[in-house]
Amino acid sequence: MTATERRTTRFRRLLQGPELEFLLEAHNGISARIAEEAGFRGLWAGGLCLSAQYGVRDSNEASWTQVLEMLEFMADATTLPILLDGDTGYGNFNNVRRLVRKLEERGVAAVCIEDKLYPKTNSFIGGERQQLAEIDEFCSRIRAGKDAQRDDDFCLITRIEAFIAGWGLGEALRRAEAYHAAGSDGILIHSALATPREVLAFKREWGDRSPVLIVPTKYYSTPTDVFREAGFSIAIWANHLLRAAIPAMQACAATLAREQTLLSVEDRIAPVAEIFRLQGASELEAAEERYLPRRERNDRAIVLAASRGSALGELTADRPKTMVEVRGQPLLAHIVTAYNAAGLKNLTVVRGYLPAAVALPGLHYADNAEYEDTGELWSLARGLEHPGEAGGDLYVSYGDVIFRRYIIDLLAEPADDFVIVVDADWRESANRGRGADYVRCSEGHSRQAYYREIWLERCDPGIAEPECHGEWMGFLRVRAGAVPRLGELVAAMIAEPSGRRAGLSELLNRMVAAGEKVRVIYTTGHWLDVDSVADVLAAGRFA
Ligand code: SPV
Ligand code: MG
Repeated sequence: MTATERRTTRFRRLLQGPELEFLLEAHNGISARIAEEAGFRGLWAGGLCLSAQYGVRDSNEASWTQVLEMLEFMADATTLPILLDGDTGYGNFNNVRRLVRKLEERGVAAVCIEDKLYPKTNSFIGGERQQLAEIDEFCSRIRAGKDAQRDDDFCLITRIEAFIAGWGLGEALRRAEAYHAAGSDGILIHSALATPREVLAFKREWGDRSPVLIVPTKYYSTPTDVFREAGFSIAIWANHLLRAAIPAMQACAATLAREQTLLSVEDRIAPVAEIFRLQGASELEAAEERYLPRRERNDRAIVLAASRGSALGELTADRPKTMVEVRGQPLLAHIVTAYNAAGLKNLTVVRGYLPAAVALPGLHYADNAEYEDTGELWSLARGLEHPGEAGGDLYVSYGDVIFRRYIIDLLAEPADDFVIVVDADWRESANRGRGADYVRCSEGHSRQAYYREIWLERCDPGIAEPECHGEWMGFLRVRAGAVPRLGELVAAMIAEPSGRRAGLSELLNRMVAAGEKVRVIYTTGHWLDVDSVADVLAAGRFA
């Protein structure tokens, strides 16, 4: 049996081969994969467990298309042939032929239909009260199903419920005869007894006229050799994966509810890595290698986060502003998330006030011990000194400005050495009555600005209408090749007395004065500067 053979062909071999074969129940993709890994050669998609995993009863409460959807996931998750427990065929002959067509399309190898009426009930719930289908009507379902199949090896198994419904061997045989004549590929003889008496009696009389399948759920204690010697074709372990999972889930849920800690369950449950493995995560990784363009960014960012942010009062009593929480996470974590989303992982945070309180994992840290009487430029110098990792392009931003990755993508695009983003909606912050880094550029924002190259002329909180073109959001992107030039400028500035307290706006002006061209990209929104308690509240909505 090779995996390249069609699943229908493989199922037919299992059915018609001389050995006793086994199908294990699976009810979703992951259980199907677990069954395959354990070595099973075929799966039983049982109505009981499929309905149970949906949380409904085995009474056709899940629609047949919902069953079909799950079968598709199962077929995708394994290479094994699947025998669907198709209940009664979900209706009459017409429903059965449509079912067969759809099963073939979804890669299901075989279907079993039982001689009862829609909606069916599980055989172990009041079996004796269950009504059997008329033989001739059930045969019409079989004939229509067989006529509908396009793949010769697709199998239609017929399940006889005569014993379940309290009839004897004679009725079971009469039905087997008729179903066989109608084209059935095999008989599933079902019994609810605790011994295999009924199924063995049937097999003795039926002989080898067609393969016989059994579901030994109730006569579980029978040694498997008994089935083998009797010549059954397939034994179906019909519900055992779900039944194994139920007590495991119940125990875990009860423990967690009681103990309110993960400690006592961690060692008894599968590691997350095992879920990834079963999902085939490694295949996706390999596919990414094959298909995705390589965008390795060794760019780095420096986040200036030294200041306390006294305007936030109590909120910064025990932590700097960058660690103030918004939506359950420090501002800095939101910043890291946005950089990471843009593919930028090499981040250096410059700390000052209460540095020990700034300790998110995976970041580089530089310290500005003189934060109390130095400005942002001083902090930037500390960040630039930090070896970090080998850097490509450099991004600089503030520890109290949260933003969407869109901002980083905007900055990354132009080829220019120095790029800043400017919010053209500057009046909004002016209305809030706070100082901001207003800018004057070679031209203002307009629809055409999108296509034009616009340059910074001046950055200054004092710029007012009509000179003002926008507000600088504190982002500067420097191409890798221009980083040394930036470093030299910063070093020269901090060597001057005025450099100690200088801010980044002074740096921008010095760059312009030195003849550097600072490219301006206009945007509106997608960032938030957190200066006050009101800003913290607004940030909660933004994040
Ligand atoms: C199933 O697994 O859904 C079956 C077998 O049909 S039984 O539950 O025994 O009826
Ligand atoms: Mg069933």
